[in-house]
Amino acid sequence: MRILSGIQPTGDKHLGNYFGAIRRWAEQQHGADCFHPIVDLHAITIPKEPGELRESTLSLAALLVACGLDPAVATVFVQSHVPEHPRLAWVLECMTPYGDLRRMPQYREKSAKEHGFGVALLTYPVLQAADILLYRADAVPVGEDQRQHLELARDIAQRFNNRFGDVFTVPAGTYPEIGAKLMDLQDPTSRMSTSADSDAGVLRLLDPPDVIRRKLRSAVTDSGREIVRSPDKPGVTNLIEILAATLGEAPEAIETRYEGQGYGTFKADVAEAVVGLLEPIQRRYGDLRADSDELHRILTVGAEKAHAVAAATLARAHEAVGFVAP
Ligand code: AQP
Repeated sequence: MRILSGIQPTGDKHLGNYFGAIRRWAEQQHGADCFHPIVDLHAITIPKEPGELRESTLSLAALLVACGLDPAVATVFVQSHVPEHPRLAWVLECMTPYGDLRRMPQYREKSAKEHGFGVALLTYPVLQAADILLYRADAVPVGEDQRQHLELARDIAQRFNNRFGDVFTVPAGTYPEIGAKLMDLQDPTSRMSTSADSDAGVLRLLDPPDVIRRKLRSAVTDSGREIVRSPDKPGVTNLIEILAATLGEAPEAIETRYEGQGYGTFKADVAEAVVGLLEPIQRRYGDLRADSDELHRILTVGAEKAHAVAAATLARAHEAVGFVAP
């Protein structure tokens, strides 16, 4: 069983990234062959300041390890260190219909917000397909927002295999039962996102305890007093989901426990649970980030392991399309 799932070095990652992706990677690493790229090529689809990108890449490596990824077990690497990613993406772009990319919801959202954006904002889902297919990954643990991109990767793999023979594994997206899509605390109809316009609705993994408490205290709740999940109570539903995912309990158990209690107590309990979850992660992160040499060593070893697998798949794909071997 091989797993691949990446994460962008953009800003300070949040609790949605943790529940949707990182925590599951740490849980799965001992039962599968896992590859986790820090996808810096994806990060520059929206302009980034170079120093900030460098810092975000190293700090994200430290954060992944602090969250429980063991670099001696899982392969953690930087996408731009493995040149096979854009090389396979080019081949796949040549056979991906333009209309499929224009329909991607994330392209429609981002192109509406960005002015004068680069063409990669349209094509990056193909690079994402290359990220996955290079490792012949069976499973891709991601959050719900990635479902359409995963479907595209599956279509691309199937189309390629139908035309050129069995080169790629057709990957399956896997989504958590709880926490597949955490919502913004201030706008619970929008996904909690690293690049949100306002920080107030985003619970960052490195937020100090008092900031977590403040953000949860001012989280938007809904009319009424009941602590239940319901489509017309997106704020409370999201907080129930956060507490359930944090404690590893069923949302129904949370609803039962808080029957008849007010929002104040409930929000305070959510805050303490999240603070308790993040405290050991933040402690480990501090130590790891202070040792840049060790982070570079981890990423060098990761890139070597990733390169060995990626180069073999790229060679097969190149041969299949008819490129003459060098
Ligand atoms: N709100 C979320 N709930 C659950 N899972 C989520 N993921 C993202 N948001 C949520 C999952 O986290 C993994 C890494 O995603 P990312 O690096 O793209 O993070 P982001 O927060 O989506 O970052 P940005 O900067 O805001 O980027 P855009 O706007 O490009 O998405 C993925 O598995 C993702 O599903």
